[in-house]
Amino acid sequence: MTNDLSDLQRETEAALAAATDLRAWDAVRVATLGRNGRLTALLRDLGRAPPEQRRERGAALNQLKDALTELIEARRAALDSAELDARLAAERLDPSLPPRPRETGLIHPISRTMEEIAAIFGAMGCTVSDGPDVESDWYNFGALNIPAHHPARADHDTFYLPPRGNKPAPVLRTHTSPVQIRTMLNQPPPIRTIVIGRTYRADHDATHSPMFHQCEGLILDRDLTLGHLKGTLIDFLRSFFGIASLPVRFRSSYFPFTEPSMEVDIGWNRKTGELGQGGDWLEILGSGMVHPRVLANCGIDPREWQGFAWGMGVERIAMLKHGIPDLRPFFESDIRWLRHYGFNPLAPTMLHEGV
Ligand code: 2NL
Repeated sequence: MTNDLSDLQRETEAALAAATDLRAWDAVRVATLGRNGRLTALLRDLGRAPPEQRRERGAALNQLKDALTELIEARRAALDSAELDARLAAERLDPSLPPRPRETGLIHPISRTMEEIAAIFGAMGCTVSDGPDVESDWYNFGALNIPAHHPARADHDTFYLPPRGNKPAPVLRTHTSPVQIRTMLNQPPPIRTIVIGRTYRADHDATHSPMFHQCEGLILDRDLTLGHLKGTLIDFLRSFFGIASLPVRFRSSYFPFTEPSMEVDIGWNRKTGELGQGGDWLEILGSGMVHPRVLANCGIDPREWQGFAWGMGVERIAMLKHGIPDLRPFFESDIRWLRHYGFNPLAPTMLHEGV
């Protein structure tokens, strides 16, 4: 091999050895084999060599090219594996570390309570009805025997929407009763149904949220009595709170849409908050025999059909069952509260026990 070729080989070897990263390595590769590289220049000059030298010089150059290409690729492989070794050393696994927590969602207490209510009344033969949150004045008030200027309207702190034409302004439903009005208009008795859903009143403090949930029920048949009402609600309350001996008391009351009307209390201990004993009474829901005028408003003959209805606040019974002291965090989406009061979706519940 002529001197200039062995010089090139030696110098390239030295430059490769000095290249300790891929960037420097690539500079050597370009300076040797690139378009303006040293070997490329020598190959180009071959054409100008005297013909008798060309053969021998050409063979030597090709051999050198193979040797340099091999050297350069070998250096690249060495640099690659050094880089991998360095990463493996730096990123070593530590099998003693605790596993990262796997984030699973929890069931919101309102959702769980609604599921439980539906499971209990479902087992008694009720369907679950639903309807719109925006209602007409008639479905929300009039059909329920709450006429304009009736004092009960003032208690409802109604959210009104802009009126359309000269009809009364639509409202955000203040209770779930309009859904039952729709049910009575859409299907003939007998009826056994519950409604669970959002309701709205313009009221906001520690015990009131402008959006809250209600559950109402409506049972209509030919010969239902106050006795059926009492049995149904006693069974529900004992099942929901999981206390077979839960004391339940019925107290005469007034609602425009039921006659007679009864408020329902359960036994508890006012001092400790414990349910089921303690000698104190806590109001838990309202109920009554459906007012004949409400049946007539829905095209149902009150001489042939009668029945009972009830209503309760979902937040309230969820708070009592689970010892949740404040209503406001229900709808604040504070992840700490949700972790504390949420329900594991995979854990067994009373819903699996055939209530
Ligand atoms: C309460 C009281 C109640 C009803 C709701 C009702 C519905 C129809 C006809 C008659 Cl369509 N009644 N619902 C009856 C009595 C009481 O709710 O304190 N709710 C939180």
